[in-house]
Amino acid sequence: NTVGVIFDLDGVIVDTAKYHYLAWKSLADSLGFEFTEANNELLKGVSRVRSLEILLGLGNVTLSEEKKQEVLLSKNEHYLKYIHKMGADEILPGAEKLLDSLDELGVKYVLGSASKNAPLILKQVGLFDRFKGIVDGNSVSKAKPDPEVFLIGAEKLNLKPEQCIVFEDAIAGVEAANRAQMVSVGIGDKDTLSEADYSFNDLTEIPADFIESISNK
Ligand code: B16
Ligand code: MG
Repeated sequence: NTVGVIFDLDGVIVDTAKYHYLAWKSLADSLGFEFTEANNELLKGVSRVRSLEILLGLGNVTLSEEKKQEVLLSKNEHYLKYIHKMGADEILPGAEKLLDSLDELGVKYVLGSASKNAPLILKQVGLFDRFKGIVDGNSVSKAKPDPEVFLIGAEKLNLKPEQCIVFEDAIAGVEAANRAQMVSVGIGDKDTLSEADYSFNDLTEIPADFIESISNK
């Protein structure tokens, strides 16, 4: 039984959440309210526009459409300053080993991320060429938990949704994978990701025969 893998980016391959946090925090500062790391958890896996809505809600701030576009642009410019400094040392533990083992097994993988900066981030850390395809925030019209991003990923893999295994760190992403009828693997806190078919604290915990055991099912 052929399987393919779809990887989320932030929280699975790299930790860009810390840079999103710094950039969102600086926006909140300029608007005059607090934005904590706990607040930042709410933005994981969520699209950029939706992230801004959540942030403004936390600060009880309303902005005009024009002003929203302006702050979205400046938040991203600020965020990109950190991204441009990223290198291979920021690949999360276990990620390269997992990709190596998929290569050995001949299992294809694509990216399924909400980020419009996904191609740049993969290039920064030197992983861009390894993926058979990239589905990112530029290619979808509906954000996670809508399954669209992963369904396009399955098309790029030339596989049916049931043949795809999704690695995700966000609740919205696990829900998207489940709605797509894919195998969902939660990476992070087991209680938070209780809807996932399987869950691990991080990629180093994935057993060597994990992918094979799923493809034999
Ligand atoms: P951008 P993922 C998501 O990445 C992040 O988790 C989320 O915090 C961010 O708002 C979203 O990408 C959009 O990112 O502003 O770069 O387009 O986890 O789906 O890989
Ligand atoms: Mg993520």
